[in-house]
Amino acid sequence: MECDHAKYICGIGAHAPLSPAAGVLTLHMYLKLKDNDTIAAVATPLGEGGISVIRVSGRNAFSVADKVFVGRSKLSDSPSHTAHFGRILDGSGNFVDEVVAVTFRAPNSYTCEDVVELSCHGGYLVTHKVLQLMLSTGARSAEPGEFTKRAFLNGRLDLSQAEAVGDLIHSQSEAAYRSSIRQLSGELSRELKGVRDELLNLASLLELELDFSEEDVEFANRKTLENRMVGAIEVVDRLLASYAVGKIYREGVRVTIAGKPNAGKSSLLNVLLGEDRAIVNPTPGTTRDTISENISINGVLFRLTDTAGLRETADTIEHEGVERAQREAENADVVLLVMDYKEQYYNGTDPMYNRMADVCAHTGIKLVKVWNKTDLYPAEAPRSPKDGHVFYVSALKGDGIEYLRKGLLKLALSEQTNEASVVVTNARHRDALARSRKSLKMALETLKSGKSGEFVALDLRAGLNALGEITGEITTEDVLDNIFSKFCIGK
Ligand SMILES: Nc1nc2c(ncn2[C@@H]2O[C@H](COP(=O)(O)OP(=O)(O)OP(=O)(O)O)[C@@H](O)[C@H]2O)c(=O)[nH]1
Ligand SMILES: [Mg+2]
Repeated sequence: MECDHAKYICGIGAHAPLSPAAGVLTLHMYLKLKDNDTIAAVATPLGEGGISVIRVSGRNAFSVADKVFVGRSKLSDSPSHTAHFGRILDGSGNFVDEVVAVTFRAPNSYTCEDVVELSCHGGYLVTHKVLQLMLSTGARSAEPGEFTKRAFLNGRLDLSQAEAVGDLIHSQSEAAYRSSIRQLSGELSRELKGVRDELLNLASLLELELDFSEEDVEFANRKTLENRMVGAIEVVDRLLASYAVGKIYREGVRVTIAGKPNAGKSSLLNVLLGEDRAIVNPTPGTTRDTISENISINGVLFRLTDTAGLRETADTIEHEGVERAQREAENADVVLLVMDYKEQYYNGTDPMYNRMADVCAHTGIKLVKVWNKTDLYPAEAPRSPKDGHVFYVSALKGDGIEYLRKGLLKLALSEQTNEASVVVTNARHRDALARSRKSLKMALETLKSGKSGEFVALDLRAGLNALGEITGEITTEDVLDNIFSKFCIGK
């Protein structure tokens, strides 16, 4: 991938409303960052393993590595993308390790700088020694995410793609992995570029008019402008709406299993997990502390928490457990309210269930009612869910569990996912989209009210800049520090 060094200078060009004082990346800061001093870090996890990789990047990457690496030829004289077997020797000529050094010449490397990657034997001490040698010969220790930050500053990745690298590393479910790989491939960037180009055209048209304001000409038909602006807002709206699903892909769904003692909560956890994790016992009050486990349904992560049965109790330990159960329920995305089917059978449901329904309705938590132990009433219990919020199961026999799994997935994704559409997973992106939408709506209102194009253009530019923050065309040092400090060292 070619690097575009000029991009971030252009990004804060003539129309950018933010002054350098507001912390925007200025040309001066950019050039300082571009100073590309040489950094080094271990890029693989610390510990024992087959190999460990030490990554060196920057102006002097080759000469730094050559001071300790002895192979057939000097790395400085080697072409890009070649691997070299050799030895690492310390300052006194002592043999430290055998390594393979791989060379990448700027701009064809992860950082767009000169890079050397040394694969040494995996092990804490040997890795540490090789890194220390790099640091003593002219490299400095890389900060968290500094390699990826350089890739961004050098134009190899935009900011949303750089964030996708972090998400990819941290992804814990198939869904999180899939969404981060799509973002890394530039899907979100492309969608945003489409809207930005459109808005940029509209703003330029309006600004051109201003240059000819004396002559009172109108370059852009107002109705056409309005329609085009509405189209752009629709795209922003769609991206914003996708965040609810994106958050689920990224973070999973928190499910609290609640209900009265002995309803079969722990049995339900076990059957969903496919293993006997929680203790199941006929004595009410068996579960006293919360137990959490993860399951995956179609690649989406669900974090299930089994809780103590909800009831008034004099036992202090059990009482504490019940309070924890209530707190867990309040922090959940979904509450699975497990009830003994006997209660419905005898038509004597508990007022506690209505209280739970009220709490969920007020807090926006999704409530799923699970009538359990249907095996005891084979003739009467319905076999399939009446709707997406009520299920009939037997945790003991496994009946209806597949329906429940599918229902949970459908409920979590709110039936609105379309595999093909771009999903926003990042809270920073959501905030920028929301700000952009606000400005664009204002621009639209101003346009409709027939005010001068000057005012419309002002809000359009604000909307554009908010979108530019997502991909990093407009950015600040603080934002960058915040993003890259969450990365691991060596990435
Ligand atoms: N027949 C039948 N028995 C069940 C079913 N689910 C659970 N049980 C039994 O009900 C009893 C209580 O089950 P648990 O899973 O421990 O119930 P719990 O809700 O976790 O109970 P506490 O932790 O005490 O609040 C055990 O004897 C289970 O074997 C079911 O679907 N059918
Ligand atoms: Mg239990």
